[in-house]
Amino acid sequence: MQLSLAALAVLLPIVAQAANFDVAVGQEGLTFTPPNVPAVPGDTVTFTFYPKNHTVTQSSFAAPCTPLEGGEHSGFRPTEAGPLEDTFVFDVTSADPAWFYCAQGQHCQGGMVFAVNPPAEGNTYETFVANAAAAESGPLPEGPEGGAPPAGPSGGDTSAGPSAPGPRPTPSGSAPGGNAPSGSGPNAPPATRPAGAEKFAVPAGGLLAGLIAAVVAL
Ligand SMILES: [Cu+2]
Repeated sequence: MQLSLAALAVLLPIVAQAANFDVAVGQEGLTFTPPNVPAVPGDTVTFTFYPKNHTVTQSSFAAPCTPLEGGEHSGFRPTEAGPLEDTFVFDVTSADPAWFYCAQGQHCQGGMVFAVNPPAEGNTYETFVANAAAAESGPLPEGPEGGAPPAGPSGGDTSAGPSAPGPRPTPSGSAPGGNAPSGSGPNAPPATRPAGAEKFAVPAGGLLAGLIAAVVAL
């Protein structure tokens, strides 16, 4: 009994302090705002997406721009005018550091990275940013949220995500008059995303990057 009370005395303050951190994604350029947060288990981090098209993807300190196996991935969240109502919530379950990036184009290399509980020394957030600048972009998880990203208009998209080498499945519910994906476009948006995503410009390097990504994928 005494032990239980002692445990309660330790746990109660933690429960009482459970907090949510609001993080803006892309509101001020290629940024997470704030870029890192101190959190304890039980806290949440709520990401709100701003134009044009970003992700929140969990990675690791060692590979800043590669999805962590079994990690979190919001999928691409295109919006013409932010903030997007459809937020993404990360549940903090550990006091250990958790590392994130945006998987759009070269956003990660451009410094669009985020951390929960980055250490003050050693594997710091600043070092994570520096490592990201020179990091390879790893392939995203398969599935409707992880497919080829709509081309980012703001990122110098020289290394598009893992475009599927084969024809993409054609959405059955294409909007009338919309530009249905033909299977070759590197920027075909997921069917469930706003039609506005189709209006994103395709950088000149988009097709080439898509081909390179396809070759790499093989
Ligand atoms: Cu981004």
